[in-house]
Amino acid sequence: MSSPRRTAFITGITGQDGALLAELLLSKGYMVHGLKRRASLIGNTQRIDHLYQDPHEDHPDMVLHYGDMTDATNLIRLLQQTQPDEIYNLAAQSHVQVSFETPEYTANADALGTLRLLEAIRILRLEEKTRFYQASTSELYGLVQDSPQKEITPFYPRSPYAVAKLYAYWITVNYREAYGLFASNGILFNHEGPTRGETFITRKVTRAVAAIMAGQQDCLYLGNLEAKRDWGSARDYVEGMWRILQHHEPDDFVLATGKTHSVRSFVETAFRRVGKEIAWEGEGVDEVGRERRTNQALIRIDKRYFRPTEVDLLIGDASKAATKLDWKPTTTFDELVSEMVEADCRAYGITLT
Ligand code: NDP
Ligand code: GDR
Repeated sequence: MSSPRRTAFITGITGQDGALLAELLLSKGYMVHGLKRRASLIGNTQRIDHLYQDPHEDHPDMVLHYGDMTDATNLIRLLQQTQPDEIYNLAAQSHVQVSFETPEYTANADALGTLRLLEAIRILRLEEKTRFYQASTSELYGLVQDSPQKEITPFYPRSPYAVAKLYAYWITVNYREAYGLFASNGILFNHEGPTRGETFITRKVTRAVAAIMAGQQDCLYLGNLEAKRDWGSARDYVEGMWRILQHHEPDDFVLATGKTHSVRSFVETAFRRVGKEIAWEGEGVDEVGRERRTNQALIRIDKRYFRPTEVDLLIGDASKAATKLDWKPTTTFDELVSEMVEADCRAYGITLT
């Protein structure tokens, strides 16, 4: 006898991870419900358009619902309608720098939004049926004292985003302990790919590489080059999210590669992929770009991209996930950078050899 089809509810389905997770769950035979925000243009579903099914078809595998993490009544109604076996809470104002500009909204969506979903599970008496995944983050570690960081490393958040995510982390733990919910945190280190949001550093750089190669951009403005991140591939990490909810008990897991690289090194690796050298403004090569050679790309530093408080070093230890979930990252740093550069170049009609 085949087991009944499982139903997942994904908040943040239009984001990088939500789209990749939807693809993964559909490939596993899930019925997928996704929360999408109303936008004035229809463009916010770009990452999932290839998965879209006409709702007029009989039994579509994926259905999108309008909603917002700041609207509790909407979330309760949608969970009542969809009765999910698994909820993946990926929706968030996820940009660290933007959170300094919109701290209250970030707290509302990222912290209270998580509480609203957990309360909806209780109100609807779904505690026995529904498993809950919370998209926690390596930003919780912030001002790092110990490294590599693992599940027992103390937190010290350094941005309104990270503080909001700290609340979401602990409210998830609290509802697990207080009400017996199957509620788990994935503490994920930075993960990227060709569909990464364009204003995060990796994609900003790989898009600029392509635009400079195509002769459509002259130079690239960046902030702090010395920050170090543990960058993995988003494809590997959504597989880890799913494994976290299939585990026999709810728990919290770090997902990371265990390797760290500076922003400067990411930039150098990306430009090296297309055979370009870098002229770092202010570092001797050419103060104003005048003496730049034709195969050099100019990088300028712009103070506006520096954060009031920075996270200097992140490097994760995912050995718990390796042991208990048999999860391991499969993509190296160089492979990730190449994949992103190649995809952005293709979008400009440039095929790299
Ligand atoms: P994205 O920024 O790409 O996607 C965020 C998603 O949340 C989008 O679908 C966005 O909708 C949605 N969203 C934002 N605000 C609201 C709201 N008020 N109501 C409903 N939906 C909302 O993020 P990622 O895919 O990169 O990350 C997914 C989650 O994982 C986030 O919670 C992030 O904080 C967390 N995380 C990410 C890491 C990473 O390296 N990528 C690492 C660790 C944690 P819209 O498309 O309409 O903007
Ligand atoms: P992060 O990602 O803050 O780690 O959060 P981001 O790519 O924005 O920054 C990484 C590092 O690069 C430095 N930096 C710049 N960053 C941006 N965005 N733009 C620049 O021009 C620039 N120049 C230098 C930053 O200062 C920082 O040190 C991401 C998000 O996905 C979060 O949602 C997630 O929780 C964490 O990763 C893990």
